Amino acid sequence: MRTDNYARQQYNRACQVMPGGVNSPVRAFQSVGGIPPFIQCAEGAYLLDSDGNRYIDYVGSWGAGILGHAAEEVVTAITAAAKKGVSFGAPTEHETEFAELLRTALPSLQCVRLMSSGSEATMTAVRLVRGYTHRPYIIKFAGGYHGHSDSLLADAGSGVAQLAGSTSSGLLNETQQYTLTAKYNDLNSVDALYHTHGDQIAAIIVEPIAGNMSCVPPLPDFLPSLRKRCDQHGSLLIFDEVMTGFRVDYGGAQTLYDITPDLTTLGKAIGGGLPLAALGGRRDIMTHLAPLGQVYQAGTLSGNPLAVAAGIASLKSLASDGFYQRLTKNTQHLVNEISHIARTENIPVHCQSVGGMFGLFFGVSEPITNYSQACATDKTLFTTFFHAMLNEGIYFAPSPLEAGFLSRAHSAKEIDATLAAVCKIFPTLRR
Ligand code: HOZ
Repeated sequence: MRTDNYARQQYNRACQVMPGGVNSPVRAFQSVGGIPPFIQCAEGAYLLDSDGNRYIDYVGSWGAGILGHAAEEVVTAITAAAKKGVSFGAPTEHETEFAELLRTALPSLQCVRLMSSGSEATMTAVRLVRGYTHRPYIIKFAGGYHGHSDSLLADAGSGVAQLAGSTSSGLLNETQQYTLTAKYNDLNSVDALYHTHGDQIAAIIVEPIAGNMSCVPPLPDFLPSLRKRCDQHGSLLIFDEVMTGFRVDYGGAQTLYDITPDLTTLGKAIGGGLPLAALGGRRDIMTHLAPLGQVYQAGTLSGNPLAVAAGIASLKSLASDGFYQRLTKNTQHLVNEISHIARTENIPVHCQSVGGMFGLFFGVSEPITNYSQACATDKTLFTTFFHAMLNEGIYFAPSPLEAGFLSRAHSAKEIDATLAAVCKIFPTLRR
């Protein structure tokens, strides 16, 4: 049974100096209630909190921790880099090496700009496509979350869904009016936007596997059709692979589904847990970025030596033979068994996974293909499940709209322990 006496004290103290006691909203447990664990340390697949509770972690720093916590090669690389200086604000050879590794993994990245967060990468992608095409409109999908820049917060999933009216305040109509929203997995909704806005659409930005409305894979025709629409209308296709890059395949979702986007954003797993993100794609578009072009983007910590060292070490390990086959197999095994237990216990749960990411949808038995379906799932049942599992030492994402993640460190032992907890908890969920 989880104890949270010390976490309560820490949470109250944190709330005095930080909004909601956290530095990123979903961590505050608003969607499930209760006090978040305050993490002391983490190793492999496990988190240890300040009350001494140990958890098998399926959040994995929201996907960044694909090698497991405190992965030896990453810690060694960061330590060695730190001894040589932690930030220069000037070019290093390692940045080039890292960009080359990215290009080898994702050949569509002919040219790459490194940054510190996925939000920066997507924000820059939007500015770049507008600068390149001289068109104002962007199409995104309801429930798609592309970081927190103004024009991309429209109809966003993840923590935005917790806000009153599911929208952020502080956004000017002027920044919103050029963001058009379509329905994920629904080509007709995209066509309708092209019908009304025609040749004014600069780009479609899409999570090729939606990961901020839990985990929603694309229907077979969806991504190829987006590629086609962009080509027909002279728009650019941006794959936001901040979550899926190096998560579902070494080459991301674009390799898995064999689609070549014009631009790609990366983050999370590429930095092995350090703040590292990238925007890359066609050279003729990327050269519109300053200093070559007129589209401005900059960052003091961009290409930071510690982050790049962690990134290089991570990508080398992720390239090892069979990594994604094992990760995918383990993830499939976890969700297949959860589905099996759910059927046996007569609990309505539908599970979806791609590569090392997954989603559990409570109160439904059919596949979830879009945001409105994801929002209509049984949040109360999820919340009961979430807290019961936390008490059993299993840490799933504290929201029904967040995806779950496995890492290299999740072995049969951790998966079996998780399934044993599910076997114990599901019968208690019957109403
Ligand atoms: N953007 C993450 C959810 N999809 C949350 C990041 C965090 O809280 O660290």
